[in-house]
Amino acid sequence: DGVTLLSEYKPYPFEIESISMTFRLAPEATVVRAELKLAPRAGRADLHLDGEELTLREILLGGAPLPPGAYTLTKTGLTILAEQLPEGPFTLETEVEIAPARNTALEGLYMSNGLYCTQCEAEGFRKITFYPDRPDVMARFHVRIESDLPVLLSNGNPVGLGKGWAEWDDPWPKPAYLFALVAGDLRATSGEFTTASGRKVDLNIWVRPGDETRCDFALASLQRAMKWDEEAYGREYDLDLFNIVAVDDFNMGAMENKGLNIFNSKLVLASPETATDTDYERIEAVIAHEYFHNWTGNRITCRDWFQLCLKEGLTVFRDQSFTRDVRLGALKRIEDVAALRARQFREDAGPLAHPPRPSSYKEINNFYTTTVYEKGAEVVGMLARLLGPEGYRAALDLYFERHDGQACTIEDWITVFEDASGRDLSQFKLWYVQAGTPRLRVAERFENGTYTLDFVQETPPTPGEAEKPPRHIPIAVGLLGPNGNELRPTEMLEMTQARQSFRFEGLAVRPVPSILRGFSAPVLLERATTPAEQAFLLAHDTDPFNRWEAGRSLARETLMAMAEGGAPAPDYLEAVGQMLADESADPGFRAACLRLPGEDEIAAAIASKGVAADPDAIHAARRKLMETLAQKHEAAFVAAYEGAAVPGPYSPDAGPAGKRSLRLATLAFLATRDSGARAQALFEAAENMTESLGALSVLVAEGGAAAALARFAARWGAEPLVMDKWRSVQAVLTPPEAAAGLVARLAADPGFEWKNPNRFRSLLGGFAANHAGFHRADGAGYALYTDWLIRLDPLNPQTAARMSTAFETWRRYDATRQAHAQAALARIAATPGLSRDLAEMVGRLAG
Ligand code: HT7
Ligand code: ZN
Repeated sequence: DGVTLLSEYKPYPFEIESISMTFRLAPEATVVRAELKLAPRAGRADLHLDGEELTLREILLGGAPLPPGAYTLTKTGLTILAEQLPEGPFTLETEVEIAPARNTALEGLYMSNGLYCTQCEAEGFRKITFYPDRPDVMARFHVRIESDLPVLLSNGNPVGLGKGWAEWDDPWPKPAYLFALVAGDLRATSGEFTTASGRKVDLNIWVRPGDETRCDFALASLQRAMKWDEEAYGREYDLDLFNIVAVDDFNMGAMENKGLNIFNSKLVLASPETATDTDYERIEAVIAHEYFHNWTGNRITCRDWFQLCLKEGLTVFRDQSFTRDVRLGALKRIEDVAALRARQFREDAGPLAHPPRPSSYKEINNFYTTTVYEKGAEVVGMLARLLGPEGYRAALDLYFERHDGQACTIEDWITVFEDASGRDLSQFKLWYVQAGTPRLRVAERFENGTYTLDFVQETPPTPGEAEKPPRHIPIAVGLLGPNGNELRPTEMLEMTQARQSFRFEGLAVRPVPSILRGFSAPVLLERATTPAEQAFLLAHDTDPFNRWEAGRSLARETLMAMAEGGAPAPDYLEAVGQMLADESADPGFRAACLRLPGEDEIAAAIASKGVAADPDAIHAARRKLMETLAQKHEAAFVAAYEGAAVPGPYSPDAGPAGKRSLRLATLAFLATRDSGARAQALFEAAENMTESLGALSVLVAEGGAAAALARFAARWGAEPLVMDKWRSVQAVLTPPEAAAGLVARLAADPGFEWKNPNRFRSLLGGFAANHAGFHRADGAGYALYTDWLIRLDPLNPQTAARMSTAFETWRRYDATRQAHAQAALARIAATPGLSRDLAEMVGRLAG
């Protein structure tokens, strides 16, 4: 039935000592020759090589042609029976033909704007040549590229270059998913890095001619990341050369191919006029992420794709730590947790819930999820918190020492932590193998100077997992006194039982608890509290995360009450006034505290109480709260807006970026008072994309952006990445009743290049984020979205399948909306020739 099971893992019966490849590049008929040096591992076995969409032109075993009867060829590969094979080592040569120009799936070797490039993770190498396309087969690669194009790149170090050819040799054995090839007319922005042990590494960022002016930030980010990995993890780079290439057509963000990272151009190119502060921060983080994979992913890789979070969870944890260190740590944690809750908690609460290490899949591309990545990172973070900084570093040192050059499992990883700490982590391992977000309820008692916290944990059932034994949960707790002084500093409680109590003795007054500081575990904390106490924590908590958290939950509860017809909580309205006026707090932090929870978050909170969420009521409540706050604190909003102006030349650093975010956060409130006059003025005066797009967003949400949109398009019409922002801002923020019509019109524009994933995501992905617009009661939002998924699927199944997750929340809404969503999923399922990717997703979504 096409299901792959973790329990059926078997080692590959052959070792591949090396693979030597020659590419003769041509758009319609590229010829790929491969010579594999193989040796049986133990006993005789059939040789199976994966291969898809390959035209086999020649096959030689030990230098002699293999007759057609000696092997079998299917749609998925090539098998040579054991009796045809010699007992000892042997060579196998194949020559195949492929057509990169016709590859629209962007997996394997494909073309993007005249550039040849590859994407092999997870299983794309099998579309290039016959090979055991699995991560536990690691081999040395030698690559020769023949083409008249000026720049010919592959992994490792260059070993030969002539007119029309180049040869590359990668000294580090690697799995096929890390193979890469790029060929085209490219320009480099170059720099260098000297490693801690004194080796010089050449660095290049390769882009299309004309884009060189927008590479400096990416290069500097790479240098920062290389330095940080030496300092924080003791990891040095291991080749003479590190290349990054930007391509325009890419299914995801970037790819960590050994020595030749390939990036979606939107995550490389940046200039103040074209990129926002958020773009800059993300570019820096993704450059770091892919670089960090050199050790966590490449030198130590995954035994099989079930172990994906071994490299991804760890590498996300590493890139988040990097950003915390080079920018404002507290704010970064807030942003990461907000994103985790918006995406991963949502996934965990719906039909797509799965553990960070799943145990079965149909299409592995569907498991590059927020659970594998972001929850995987939280699980590593909990290990770091349980062991402390030195213990964590000792464990990582042991991991690199013990497993360098290997393809590993989560069990190997946990064992390293057990050996480094002497602790038993068998219960902790549940975080990796079970789905679902634990709910952590807490009650409190205070008697005779002893304060007691009584915790109960419970994880609701998820698809295929009814029983949920208790988890090992690190709970960071601090206690505050009545005037905000710290009575007890942060202490890490370790909960391992279903119910567990913790006592704090010798207290003169009843404390106010600050629980789950820094979001010490990915759980839903439930505590009966008062708006007054939350307002107190928002004003006084010494843990910045929990300070933000208090304001966030106050806002969420206020909005939930308003969506059900209630009035805003006075404590919340007051608390916002204090935050606005608190000039001692960092501007970026103040902005984060002022921004209201999104409509999707409010819908999730309402649905989690068993009530059907009403998108229109939620939208109206959020709008009403903005108006109420703006009216009540107008002067303070104006003062904060004006105080956050950033004069002088643009810098993407955290300081000025934080000020701009405060300015834009306050602008949105003020627009409800001045009919967008300030936003219009800022739009006209803006000299950077952050303010230009920020002001435009406010105007679109206010419904008065026609002139500004036209001006923006006139200026940026020739810059596809900027026009993605123009499309996205309209799709996300156009008032709900007009959104579907607008998106349909923009999509129908003959200039809309929907086959490019960035273009498609900017418009349709943006629309799915327009909560009340997408979840329209008449089903028109679902129908439009479905039309486009069905259209994209035959060309690019991976992206179509990823985007189908827009439907993962359909059970939150009323029966009418549910029926429309089910009809949409049924229509996709009934589409003839549906891809395996999308078929798996709609099956799970509907189930
Ligand atoms: N490891 C990379 C994952 C990736 C990918 C996976 C499937 C299809 C296309 C892809 N492009 C990149 C990126 C990363 O996590 O670093
Ligand atoms: Zn990654």
